[in-house]
Amino acid sequence: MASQIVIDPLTRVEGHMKVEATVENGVVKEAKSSGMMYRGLENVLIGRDPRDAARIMQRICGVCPTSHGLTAAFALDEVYGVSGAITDNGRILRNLIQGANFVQSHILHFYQLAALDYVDVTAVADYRGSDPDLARVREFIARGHLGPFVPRYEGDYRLSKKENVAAVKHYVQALNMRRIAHEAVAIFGGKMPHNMSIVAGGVTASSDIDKIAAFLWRIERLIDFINGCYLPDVLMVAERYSDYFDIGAGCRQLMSFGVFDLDSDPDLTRRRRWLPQGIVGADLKLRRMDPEKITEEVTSSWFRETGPVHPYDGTTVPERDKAGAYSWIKSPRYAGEVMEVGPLARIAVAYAAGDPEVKRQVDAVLGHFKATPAALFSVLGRHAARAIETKLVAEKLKQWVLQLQPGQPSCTDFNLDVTARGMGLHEAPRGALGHWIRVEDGKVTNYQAVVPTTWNAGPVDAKGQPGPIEQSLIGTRVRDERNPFELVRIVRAYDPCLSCAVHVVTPKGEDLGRFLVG
Ligand code: NFE
Ligand code: MG
Repeated sequence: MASQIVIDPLTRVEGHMKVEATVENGVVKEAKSSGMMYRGLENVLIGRDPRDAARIMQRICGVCPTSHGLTAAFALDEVYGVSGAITDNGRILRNLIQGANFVQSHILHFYQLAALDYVDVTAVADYRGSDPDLARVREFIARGHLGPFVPRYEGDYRLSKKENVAAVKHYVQALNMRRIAHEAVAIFGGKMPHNMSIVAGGVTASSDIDKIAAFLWRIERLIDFINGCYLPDVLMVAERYSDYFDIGAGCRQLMSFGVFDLDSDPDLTRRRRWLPQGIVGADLKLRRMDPEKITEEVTSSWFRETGPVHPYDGTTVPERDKAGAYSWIKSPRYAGEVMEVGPLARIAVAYAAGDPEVKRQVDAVLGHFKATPAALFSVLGRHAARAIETKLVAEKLKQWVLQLQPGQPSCTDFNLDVTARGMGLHEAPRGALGHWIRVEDGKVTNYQAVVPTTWNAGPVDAKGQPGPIEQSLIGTRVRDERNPFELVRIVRAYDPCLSCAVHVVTPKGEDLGRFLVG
């Protein structure tokens, strides 16, 4: 007998994601991932000064505005012909702003967005100790307000009471750590969210010894938290829930556009990046990525049919009544193939490229669990890769900030009156992020963003291939359909963000539909 599980809203941030699973004999036979809200910004840019892209595109999302600002800046560097002219200070400042944002986003994801799938927050209900953070959580629970901690289920919490209480304490501490990471972003980004200093040609922020010290101090505190709480907590979860190394494998094709520039090669596909660009499959062999092979299609999306098109030629025309469609998310493909993006992809690509630090960290985790690299394609593989990346990024930030040269330029000038096109290839915390812009006589004529959650949460394409999250769900055994822990753990391990995935709005801001969420 088939039954239907609907989880809506699914994520604890940006809740307008729905998952529907058809379950037969306890196993998911079919899965649909849907973006349920129509919003966005691509069309807003048409007709505007291209420089606005580095400001306006950040409004796609308050969690990863830095990535959209920088990716727009990469595309604008190309439009204005200054990709090869980014100074060392400009390049390093971009890396510092981006890296600090990675750290805040990953800490937010593990504690606030995912941990309560594994940690039972109600263990604090009868807390009698003197810790003010835990006392506050207990009061929350006593009032019957589980608000920030839902949606939650019952029946598969495996930590001891002591472990649960310690992890809830870290949950509260993580909020403070996130503030410190936001401050680190703002030191060179101007403010957070929505950084002001990111521009075509570099970064407008200056660097001086005070700022360097203020940044370094914050990174040191974050490293203490990552080593003392985040990594041990991920390992503890992995030990108790080790069956999740075998759950949620997905499409087994991982793609990274690369992030953290080590030079300013004008060609973004040749630029040296600390976490490199490329594609790996289940064999973990590195393949080159060619951005010409990227397309988006809208077979199952509420947009006017275009067939697969390259983002330079993409359109954003809503069609809410389209037959067979079930999502506002498009379906990006690489050479027609489904690709997973995110920290697992970045770490796997760097591993395949032979990065010694990445290899050491990944091999240590795999060794601890006596697992082979195949275990990376899983719920826990995604959590472990994100935690490893957080540690390595924070350590790099410490080195890079000391490479700044106060007093040296961080920006390059350019001529505004151009007719050109530009591509920004980059990585947001949640994965590969691309912006494509066309400019005629100094005005934007088309703008398309292809965003990490679009890759991961996109729907079925014309060939019938489900998206990565859908593929991860299909074949999963659900032990208790009223408490579908397996499904929410699978989806949340991808850290989906729907405000990023769906980013279109009518030029007049018209209301295109009403949705009941809840
Ligand atoms: Ni709204 Fe984003 C990130 C981007 S996700 S968080 O990371 O780009 O699709
Ligand atoms: Mg888009």
